[in-house]
Amino acid sequence: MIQPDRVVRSTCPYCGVGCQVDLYVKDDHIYRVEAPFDAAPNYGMLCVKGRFGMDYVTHPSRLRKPLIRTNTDEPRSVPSVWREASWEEALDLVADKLAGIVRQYGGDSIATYACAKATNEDNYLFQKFVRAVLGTNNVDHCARLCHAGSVTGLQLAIGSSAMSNSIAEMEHLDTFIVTGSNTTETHPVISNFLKRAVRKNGATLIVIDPRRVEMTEYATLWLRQKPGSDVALWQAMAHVVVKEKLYNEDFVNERTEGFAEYVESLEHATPEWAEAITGVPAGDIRRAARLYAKAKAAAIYWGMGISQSTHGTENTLAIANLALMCGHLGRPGTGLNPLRGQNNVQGCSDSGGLPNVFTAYQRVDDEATRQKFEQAWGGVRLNPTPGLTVTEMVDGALAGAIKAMYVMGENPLMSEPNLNHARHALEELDFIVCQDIFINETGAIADVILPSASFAEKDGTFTNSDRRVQRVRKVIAPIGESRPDWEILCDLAKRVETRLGFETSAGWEYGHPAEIWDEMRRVTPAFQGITYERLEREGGVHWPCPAEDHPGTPYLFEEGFPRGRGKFWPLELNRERELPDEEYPFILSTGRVLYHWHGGTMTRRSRLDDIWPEAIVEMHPDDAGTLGLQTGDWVKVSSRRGQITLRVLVTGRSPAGTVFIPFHFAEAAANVLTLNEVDPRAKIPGYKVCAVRVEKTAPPEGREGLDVPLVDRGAIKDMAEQIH
Ligand SMILES: Nc1nc2c(c(=O)[nH]1)N[C@H]1C(S)=C(S)[C@@H](COP(=O)(O)OP(=O)(O)OC[C@H]3O[C@@H](n4cnc5c(=O)[nH]c(N)nc54)[C@H](O)[C@@H]3O)O[C@H]1N2
Ligand SMILES: Nc1nc2c(c(=O)[nH]1)N[C@H]1C(S)=C(S)[C@@H](COP(=O)(O)OP(=O)(O)OC[C@H]3O[C@@H](n4cnc5c(=O)[nH]c(N)nc54)[C@H](O)[C@@H]3O)O[C@H]1N2
Ligand code: SF4
Ligand SMILES: [Mo]
Repeated sequence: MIQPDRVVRSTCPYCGVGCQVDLYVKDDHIYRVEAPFDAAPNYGMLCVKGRFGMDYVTHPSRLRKPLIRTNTDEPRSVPSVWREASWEEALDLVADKLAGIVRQYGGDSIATYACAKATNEDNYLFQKFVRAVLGTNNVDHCARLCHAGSVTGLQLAIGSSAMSNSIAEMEHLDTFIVTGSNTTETHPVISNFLKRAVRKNGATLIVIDPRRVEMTEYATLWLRQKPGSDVALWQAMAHVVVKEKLYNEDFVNERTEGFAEYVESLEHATPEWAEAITGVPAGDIRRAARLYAKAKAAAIYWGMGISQSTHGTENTLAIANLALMCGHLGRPGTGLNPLRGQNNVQGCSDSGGLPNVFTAYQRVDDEATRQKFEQAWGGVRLNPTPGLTVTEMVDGALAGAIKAMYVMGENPLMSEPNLNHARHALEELDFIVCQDIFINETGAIADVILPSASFAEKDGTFTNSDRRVQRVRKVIAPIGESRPDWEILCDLAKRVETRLGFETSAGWEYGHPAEIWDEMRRVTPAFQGITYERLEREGGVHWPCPAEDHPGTPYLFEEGFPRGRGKFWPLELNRERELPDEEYPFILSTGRVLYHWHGGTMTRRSRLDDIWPEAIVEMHPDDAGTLGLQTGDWVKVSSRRGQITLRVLVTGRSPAGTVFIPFHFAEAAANVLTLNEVDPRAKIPGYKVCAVRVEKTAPPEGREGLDVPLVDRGAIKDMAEQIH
């Protein structure tokens, strides 16, 4: 038995469940990961990524020193050739360039990405640097590509966008709907609580998803709608509830507005009308509406299938309308729950990593709020104009309005839609800085790379999907000369301030992330009661938590909604921007598999890659039959934007007419194919529907004859059982 040098409690760096982990360390190496049985939210459970995926931390390709591009005379489309540099030299160079661009073109010509994998403290300082020193609100992050549709819809309906329930409530659910969420693979530990509710509580589960995800096996009722047709389905459910008088009259009268107009707008939305649009039998729609409306308590959980659409806002409003009508909000086991994806995407937004708000959604265009932050940050003048979103930054680069990008821990050249377009845009930039733990596809064309310390090498906090603030603790020394993001930002901010001749320093001296958190607390009423000392004692606290003797808030909206009354929104039916035709006859849906993470930067440098080492395109047996394809055959998949080559996995998980490609694999990047059309309000791209063609092709060079059989690892039942 290895004797650990130490065992340190921390928070898993992958998904928004926020599992607590005990990291066993020997010689600065994490050799074992356990889950404490007595700690929320996971109580002893972990998925395969938490258990076996931490080895990326000490992967040999971790960045050890700052890097500077030497081939600056070549076009950016030529990958960078690097030389190592000292921190002094690299930070001076970045400061010179950024200050120069601010002076010449103004701060609004710089676009920045905050990081949903880094801590709250890192992100608070990042947006402070961008706003107080660079003088722009151009800060956004991957939440835009993620729950922007949900956030925009929920803000309109109730004025708050966080998950209303806690994870702890899940196993006691009575009735719940899961839609557009492949929960087993993307929030595995949450999926276990949900399955427990079914198995142990006899809860009623309705799954609404075009793909036969594993949760369907636990469902009382599974509605398999055509991709992109959700609004019609929810409208028809609301129609049934109205016609059968199943709505909660007291709730509607006391806590909502706009019901009468909404009811009027539903007149045409019969289940038969919806059946024609969605392909779901009218009888099933009626049954689902009754099960949900008649339940004592019912909650709705959703993921990217709802949000990542050019009408993601409408999808969310359609869901909110039904919940408001049935009064399934504000009590335990009821609520609206967008499952947050990244380990700290909730926290990155809460910390002000968004173009229109400071911490906890305090608006930048509100005079009094701005004055408060101006004072807290040493008397700087803050820009009152909301900044650009991630998708607008890419277009701004192409148009020449954006001159430089500062990317802290994101990978737009894997995660943005229509990658050829995104790459083309980024190649136009004068200056790119990436601050990351690895060189990812975006870093490969950067001018400077600043090596960050990973979650295991720094202290701080992450905020998980149910708004629980939890500690991240330093377990090993930073790899090489890498440094925690917050430290890098302090040193850089001071340098840029000096170059811009600032008289008042906004204050960039912190001894420990706890001091950053305390500053953030002082300017954010919702976090005031959460201290490091308290987190040490209690393990985690749910915000809002306005005072140190306040217990925190596991479920929201008991008293009222942040916007006052919940509002019903009549909806139009919007069709997808690109539907299959003769030339491109399949719908492409993109998403995730259990073993990999987004652009693969972390998981492809982990032994998780041994389990799922290559890109695949899932295809229904009927479609494969028509095209004469079998599992393992090589195909070319093309859209109007580009093409990729990968192998086919024939499975009934995808519906006929739709193929599914996970977007984790750089050698066959799904986003080469996707469409960069966005929801007009939320600015989120529709990653779940575009049109593609599939053709049999020869293996790419080097792959002939080398192929291992393709196993259907999508049959993940074994794994699911294993996490108990
Ligand atoms: N293993 C792993 N886990 C992850 C991640 C990862 O990369 N890997 N990423 C994390 C992040 S950031 C996020 S945001 C979450 C995402 O978590 P999910 O939202 O669960 O992930 P997706 O794979 O995008 O799955 C979306 C689901 O939407 C369904 N869908 C497709 N089209 C439609 C439609 O038109 N309507 C509806 N209602 N559903 C549709 C798909 O069939 C699929 O079941 O996962 C998090 N967890
Ligand atoms: N086709 C398609 N595209 C999608 C989606 C989809 O469903 N389909 N989903 C979208 C969604 S929901 C999301 S959230 C985005 C995700 O998109 P991104 O956020 O761009 O993707 P990640 O690969 O998670 O990038 C995280 C980066 O952070 C680095 N990193 C890890 N830890 C740290 C740290 O402590 N500090 C710093 N500085 N860096 C760190 C990693 O090495 C990695 O390079 O992708 C979107 N793109
Ligand atoms: S469920 Fe999420 S937080 Fe928990 S171990 Fe898996 S990836 Fe980590
Ligand atoms: Mo996400």
